[in-house]
Amino acid sequence: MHKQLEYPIAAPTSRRRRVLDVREIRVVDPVAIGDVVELLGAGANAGIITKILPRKNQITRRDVGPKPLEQIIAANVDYIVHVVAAAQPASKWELVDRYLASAELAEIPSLIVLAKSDLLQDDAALAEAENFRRIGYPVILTSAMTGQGIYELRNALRDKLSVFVGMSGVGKSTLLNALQPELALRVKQISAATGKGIHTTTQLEMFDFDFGGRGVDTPGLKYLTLWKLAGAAVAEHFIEMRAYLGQCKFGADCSHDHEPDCAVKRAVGQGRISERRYRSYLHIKG
Ligand SMILES: Nc1nc2c(ncn2[C@@H]2O[C@H](COP(=O)(O)OP(=O)(O)OP(=O)(O)O)[C@@H](O)[C@H]2O)c(=O)[nH]1
Ligand SMILES: [Mg+2]
Ligand SMILES: [Zn+2]
Repeated sequence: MHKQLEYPIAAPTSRRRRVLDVREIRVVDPVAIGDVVELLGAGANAGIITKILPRKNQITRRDVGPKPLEQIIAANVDYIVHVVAAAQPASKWELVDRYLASAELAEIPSLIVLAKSDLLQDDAALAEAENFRRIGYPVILTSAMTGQGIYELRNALRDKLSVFVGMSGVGKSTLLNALQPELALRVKQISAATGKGIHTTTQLEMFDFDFGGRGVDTPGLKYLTLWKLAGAAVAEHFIEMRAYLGQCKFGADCSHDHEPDCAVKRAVGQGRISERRYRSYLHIKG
């Protein structure tokens, strides 16, 4: 079961057949990382899952393929850690906005990490970080090179189940290694076994933190998106827009796009909502 679950994200080009069987039940991964299950014991370290207990939340993505399926990445998540690099690769803030909105839809708290802070070159990334703080998201600046922010991040994640998301190469695995240096060994061992590069994550993996809590490393997930994240309701998932919803001339019918007398657009004009975030909203709304 576990191998089937890891597979679709792990190696989309692999030809192992069992995963195709999983597709037939329409939801990839009936059991996900973070699930609490009931087991029928079948000897040492073996058992049959008889029941998945109700989830308090779940992170899903669209699986690739002609018929997109819902894939559950993790369940019962306490924190989504949105990792964005100060540079290399260049910060993609619209992607962060998408992930944040998805997290709001799933009602999972978010934490933003501006990684590779040692590579900060201009104030643009800092200004974004400051805006995210202003609207209510915790933001931590980190550098695995200098150790900046690692202690703070450890404190924020203690005793929680945290899922690290973000583009490939932003430094998610490096951050996990910095949080708990002993992980480095395990990451290297697994990479050696699969023949993959040490610094590229190819599957979902959960680690226990010595300081309490657990972390899930993910490969750079381009398509992380909660089911049905589109339409004017997206405004509810931009937390700084919430205060203005209902104050538009057309009330709940306003899509905050072309309508006259729109409270959201007015707030953008007055600089109370960032224009960049507003543009992300328009893109996601579609
Ligand atoms: N300068 C600098 N480089 C870093 C830092 N953190 C990570 N890197 C480098 O960035 C590259 C990518 O880091 P990874 O940790 O593999 O990135 P990832 O997000 O796990 O990537 P995927 O597994 O492909 O999703 C590596 O070459 C790291 O050495 C940092 O704080 N500062
Ligand atoms: Mg990685
Ligand atoms: Zn409006």
